[in-house]
Amino acid sequence: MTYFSNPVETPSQQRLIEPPTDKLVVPSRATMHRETHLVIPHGHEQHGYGGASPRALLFSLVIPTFNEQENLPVLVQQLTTLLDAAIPHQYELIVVDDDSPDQTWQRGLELTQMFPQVHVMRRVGEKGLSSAVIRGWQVAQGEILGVIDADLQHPPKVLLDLLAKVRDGADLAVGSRHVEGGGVSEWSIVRRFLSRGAQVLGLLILPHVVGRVSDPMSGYFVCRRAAIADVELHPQGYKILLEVLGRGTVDVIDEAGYVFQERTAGASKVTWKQYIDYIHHLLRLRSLGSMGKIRRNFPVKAFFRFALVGLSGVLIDMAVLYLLHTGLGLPLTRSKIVAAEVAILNNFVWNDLWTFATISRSQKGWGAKFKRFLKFNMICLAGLVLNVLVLNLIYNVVFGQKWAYLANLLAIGLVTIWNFWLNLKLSWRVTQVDDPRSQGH
Ligand SMILES: Nc1nc2c(ncn2[C@@H]2O[C@H](COP(=O)(O)OP(=O)(O)O)[C@@H](O)[C@H]2O)c(=O)[nH]1
Ligand SMILES: [Mg+2]
Repeated sequence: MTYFSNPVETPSQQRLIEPPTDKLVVPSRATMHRETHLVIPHGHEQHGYGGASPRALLFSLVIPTFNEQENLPVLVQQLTTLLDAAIPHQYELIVVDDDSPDQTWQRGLELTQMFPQVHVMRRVGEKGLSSAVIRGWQVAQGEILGVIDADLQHPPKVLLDLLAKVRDGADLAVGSRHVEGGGVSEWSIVRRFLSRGAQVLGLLILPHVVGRVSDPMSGYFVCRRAAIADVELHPQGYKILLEVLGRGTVDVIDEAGYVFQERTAGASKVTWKQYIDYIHHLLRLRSLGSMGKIRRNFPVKAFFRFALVGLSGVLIDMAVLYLLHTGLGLPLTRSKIVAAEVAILNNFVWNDLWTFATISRSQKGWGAKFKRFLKFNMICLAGLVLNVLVLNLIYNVVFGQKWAYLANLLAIGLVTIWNFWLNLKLSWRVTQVDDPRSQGH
């Protein structure tokens, strides 16, 4: 009998890494403690922190698996032989298994006995190749991260080339079937055609991302942690590399050729759904690019203020028109011109004080203010003409003489954007920074 209450771990105790459940974000610093739970045959699991040494490693390689129990031991044997020779004690292999019916995760745990550098995560709720890879990276301790298929279709030897390229300065090194030394072994014409077709499609939809590598469909690559850290990833389907290229900070890319091997055991999980997912993923990344650009260039807050000020202008315009025309009996056109000008003046004052305050503060003096007012006036008057034209266009051509007020609302919306943009670029221009010496009054 012992008086020590802390259980002493023996090699026979097997721990699974708890899958993270938060957002798919890889931390910029390596995880030092990952939650694990003890696997006890009767299902009484014990939670705790452990299974990891408290220091960062050089390299973490994720092996996503689904029904790969035959392949996994062979792969682990080959990888450890290679990596033990190249970077002994500086790496880990993280098997991420989606609760395979063939119990690949159990096979992984058995391997940890002989290979302490192997760690296993068994995911029960979440599924899918790409998210499995990211979950693995999230708990990784390495400064360099990688992924390799478990089915021996990615020759392990090439890993050393990829790793060397990242250590030599690349942010990302991709195993490629389409560079020297690369290829596919026994693919049918149809399969080659589909693979190349998918690549061409990618080039058409997302040239700046897909065009950066010769094999964008590759699932075999190594990258610097910093290249993908701290951004939320939204992978879809199989193509995790697209996500890394599309959302990561990847400057230097290198490639190493490899020949895609035939499977000898297990089966591929690729179905038609993966092709649909792929196209969807491309489109999502594309919209991220263009929307991101618009969002970066478009000052949303200033636009909101501008629209609010515009609304106050409409009310003032109405009130003055009512006062002059109905109240004082002045002719309609003359009343309207005065009303519009009062509204423009109102809008200018608020935009100068509030909407574009930071810019007007840097362009001091009454002269500069007057210049801004003149420009604003011209743009608003042009906007008024545009408003009438657009209103007529929508009313007559688009709606076919129905919905006059809806047409006007649309016209006002479009002209507001137009007015805002022109005023931003011309009246309250950032580049027109005042020279402090010219202000000595
Ligand atoms: N964790 C996890 N791994 C998967 C999933 N689908 C495929 N894999 C693994 O990802 C790798 C590549 O899958 P595979 O079906 O061979 O794709 P293919 O080589 O393109 O035909 C293999 O190691 C699979 O076991 C999945 O849903 N979850
Ligand atoms: Mg495969």
